[in-house]
Amino acid sequence: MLYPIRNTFRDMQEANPLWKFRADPEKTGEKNGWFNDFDSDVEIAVPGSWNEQLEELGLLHYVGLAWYSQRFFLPAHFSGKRIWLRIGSADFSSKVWINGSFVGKCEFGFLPNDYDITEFARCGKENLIVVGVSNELNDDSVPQGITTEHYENENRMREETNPPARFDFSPFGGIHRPVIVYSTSSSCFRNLRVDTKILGKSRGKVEVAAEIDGDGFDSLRVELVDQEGKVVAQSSTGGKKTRLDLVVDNCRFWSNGDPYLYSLRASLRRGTEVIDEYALKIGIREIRIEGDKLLLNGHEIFLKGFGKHEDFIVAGRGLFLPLVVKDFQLMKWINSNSFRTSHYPYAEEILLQADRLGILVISEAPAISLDLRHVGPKMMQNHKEFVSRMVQRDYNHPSVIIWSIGNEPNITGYDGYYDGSGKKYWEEIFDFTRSLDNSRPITVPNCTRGGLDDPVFEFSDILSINRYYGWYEYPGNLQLAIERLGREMDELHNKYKKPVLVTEFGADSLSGSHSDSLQMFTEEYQSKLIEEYVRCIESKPCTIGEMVWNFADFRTPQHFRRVILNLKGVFTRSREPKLAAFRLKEIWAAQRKDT
Ligand code: BDP
Repeated sequence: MLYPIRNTFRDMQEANPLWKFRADPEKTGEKNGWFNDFDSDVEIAVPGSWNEQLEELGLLHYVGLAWYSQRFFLPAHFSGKRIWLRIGSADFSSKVWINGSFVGKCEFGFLPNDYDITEFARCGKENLIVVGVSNELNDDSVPQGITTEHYENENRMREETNPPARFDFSPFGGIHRPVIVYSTSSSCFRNLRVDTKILGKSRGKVEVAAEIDGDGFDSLRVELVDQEGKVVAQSSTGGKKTRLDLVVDNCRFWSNGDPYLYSLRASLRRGTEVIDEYALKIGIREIRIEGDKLLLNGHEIFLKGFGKHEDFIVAGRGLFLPLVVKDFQLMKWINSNSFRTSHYPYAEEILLQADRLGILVISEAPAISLDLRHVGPKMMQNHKEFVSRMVQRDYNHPSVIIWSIGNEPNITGYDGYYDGSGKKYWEEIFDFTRSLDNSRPITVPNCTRGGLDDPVFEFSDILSINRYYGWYEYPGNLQLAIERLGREMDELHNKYKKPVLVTEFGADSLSGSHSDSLQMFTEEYQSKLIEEYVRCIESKPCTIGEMVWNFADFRTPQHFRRVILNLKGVFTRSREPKLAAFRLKEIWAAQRKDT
């Protein structure tokens, strides 16, 4: 569904930011009718995770079910419209009731879910919304879950975290993005899919495919408006056709150097009457791999950026707009041009900023460290469903240039993965993703344990590697680390003949820790390791970029390897720069130019 907006045909209201809250570790709420409301004097802010907001109630590491309720007044003028409820994201799954009636559930975190609540909502009256949210995971979920028993059975007890997780970030629970009630006409745009092409030096093409709900329309019109308000192209169709092309002369292409956005205004008509309108900001650009190069509008581009997380003090993974603004400022300050939404799709509000500011994005699906020994019967289906929702949501963002459809499969080094099961799995997911979008390169970052025979390389357009030589392997030994990195990049490229992207490398550093010798955990060691990696990566003509792990320190599940946070940020969790940030700023100002 399209992001809610307000215009003559559409209205919206955001839910109040404070909700009534109750944890339900015994999972008795549904049986006891909590969907009709429940007793509690605890309030929680949305968007926001429960973990740090309600730490005093013992929820810092809570994994389980919790209930949210809220009474909201729906204005009378929503009457006669189709009424929708959008939950921007609830991690990792949720169920929703309006006025005591069940309206649906969503088994995917990190993505929005839109519910048609027309038959349940009361206009001109107060309404009750109740949401049950769970941050539990299992063998079939995306991300895949893990339990203490798994670790015990595999004799890997030293690897277990608390809460148990297959990933290295806190499994924050809660409603993490805005909750919006909005209205549309009964016939309305459900989706607009925009493809852009470059036809000539300054000639662009915009192909629009509309998905429409209801059949009360007979024509469709789109116009493209520049930033001066001038209509630069328009087109219309009749006979219920839903595809349109626009050709734009004197076109200003979108790039990270010049993130020019046009407004695409689409209207739906019945006779001469307009029944729905939607305006979308679009950028006209083309992304392509040619040989070992990544080309944006035909020009070589080199990615200088980070893996990030949605993570902040108290808010947890909740969307916090001041932080979004700050992080983009810092990305510009440090002279980076890109980030990866490790390890899940980020809020749409973040991608809108990236479009506007010209920051390139790799959008990632949370199939993290997939362990094929424990893949349940529904995993493939859920993985595909996740990718398809992610692609649908992010398709129109010019900033999104690459899909990552997983991260570090087979981190346990299971032999059976190479005997065909890994290949079969990834081939199917890659093919499926290409069938949804063949305009963007697709990749899956590989880990050292996955090795150079990892089947993801065969299907990826870009050979993405996460490497921690000098940290987990060859700790404290930068010379061995860099030799091994360089050798491996050469071997990888020789084997697959595709461009290489180093999607992760880095070292933990405790802000304020210093040493004049190379000493792990100091700011100097982190800075030096990053500098050496960058030198090695940029010396290889086959590389298309370097992404430092991580932009900022972030909370992880408990483990003896982590002092509360993963400290690989070049900024602290509260966004103070470490030494490495100043060094990177210099390096990225001086080195390989982007478009
Ligand atoms: C990589 C993972 C990332 C971790 C990082 C680390 O992709 O999520 O946070 O290692 O250990 O393997 O710091």
